[in-house]
Amino acid sequence: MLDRRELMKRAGMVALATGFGSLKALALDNVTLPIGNGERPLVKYPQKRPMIGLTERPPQLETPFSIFNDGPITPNNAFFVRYHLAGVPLDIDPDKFNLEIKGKVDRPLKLSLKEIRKLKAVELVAVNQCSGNSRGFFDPRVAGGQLANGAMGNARWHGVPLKTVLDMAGVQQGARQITLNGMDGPVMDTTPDFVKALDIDHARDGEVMLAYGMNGEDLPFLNGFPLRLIVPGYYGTYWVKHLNEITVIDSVFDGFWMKTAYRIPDTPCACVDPGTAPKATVPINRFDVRSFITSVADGAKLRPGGTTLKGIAFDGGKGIKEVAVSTDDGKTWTTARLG
Ligand SMILES: Nc1nc2c(c(=O)[nH]1)N[C@H]1C(S)=C(S)[C@@H](COP(=O)(O)O)O[C@H]1N2
Ligand SMILES: [Mo]
Repeated sequence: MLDRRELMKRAGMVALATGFGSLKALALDNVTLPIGNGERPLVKYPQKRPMIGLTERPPQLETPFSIFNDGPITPNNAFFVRYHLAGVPLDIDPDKFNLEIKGKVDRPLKLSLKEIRKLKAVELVAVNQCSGNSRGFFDPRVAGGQLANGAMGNARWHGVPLKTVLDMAGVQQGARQITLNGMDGPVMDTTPDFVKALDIDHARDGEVMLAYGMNGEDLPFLNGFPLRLIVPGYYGTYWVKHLNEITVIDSVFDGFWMKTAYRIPDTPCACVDPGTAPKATVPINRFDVRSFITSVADGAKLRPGGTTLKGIAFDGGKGIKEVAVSTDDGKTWTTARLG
C-alpha cells in the first residue's frame, strides 16, 4: 500500500500531468443560463466534469444546476470554483508546503502538511456559497460576475480545528483578528493581494477548520489544494484556498478585500432601495436562509395535478425547521418533508 505522502505526491503529479501547468480549459459546448446574456461555454478542467465557464483568467466555474437534484452533497468534480486573481499557483508540492502562523503569538509556527495531518482530525458538513451566487437574477442588474444559482456547494470537510493550531502557537493578549492569505496572487503589483480576516473569537470557536479533505478525497486543486479554510455558515469569501499564511493582529484588518470589497449595508435586512447607496456598511458575514426547487428546471412545463417537488434549503447556522411551498402565489402552502 502506498503511504499517505506518496499518494499526495502522486496526486500533485497527476494535477500537473493533467494540464495544470497551463490551466487551459477545453471548451465543449454552450449552455444558456436563465438570466439576461446567459450564454456560457461549457468547459472541462482537470479534476472537474464539464462546468459552466464564467471567466478563464482566473478560472471561475459554476456548477450545472441539475447536479443539486442528485443529493445533498456536491461531488468534488462538480464543485464550483471562484478566484479573484489570475496568479493561481500551479506548482504546489505537498511535500514542501508549509502553513505559517505568526504575528501576536508566543511561538510562531511553520507546519508541514504532514504535521497538520497528524493533529486530531474532525469532520463536518458545510455549505460553501459565494456572495455573488444568483447575482445574475438581480433586477436592476448589479456589477460583478453574472452568476445563476451554481456558485454554491455542500461537502463533507476533513481537517483540524483552526483553534488547535492557534492554541499551539499561543495567541497573545490583545489579539483582535487573524488575517488569512493563500498562495495565489495578483498579476500586477498594483492589485491588492486576496487577504481576508476573521475576529479572533470566531477563529477559535472550534468550528472554523483547516481542511485538507473533501468528500473523502484530497481537496481538488481548484478548490484550494492542499489546505483551505472552512468557515461554516459564512459566505465563501472567508474560505481562503491554498492557505499558507495566518497572522494574528491586534487591530481590525483594513486590507482591500475587507475594508472596501465584500461589504453589505448595515441595515436589519442588509438591503437598501435600488439605486440608493447604504449610509454604512459591514463586512459580509453569515448566510441568509435560502431554498431551491431542484427537480424542476426553469421554464419546464408541468401537467396540472399532483407533482412531487424536490429541493434543498440551508442557512447560516440556526438550522432549517420547516420548508413550505406555494404554487398559487402564497395563498396556500404545503409543508415539505425534510431529509
Ligand atoms: N486563495 C483564495 N481563496 C479564496 C478566493 C480567492 O480568490 N483566493 N476566493 C474566495 C471566494 S470569494 C469564494 S466564493 C470561495 C470559493 O471556493 P471554491 O472556489 O472552492 O468554490 O473561495 C474563497 N477563497
Ligand atoms: Mo465569493
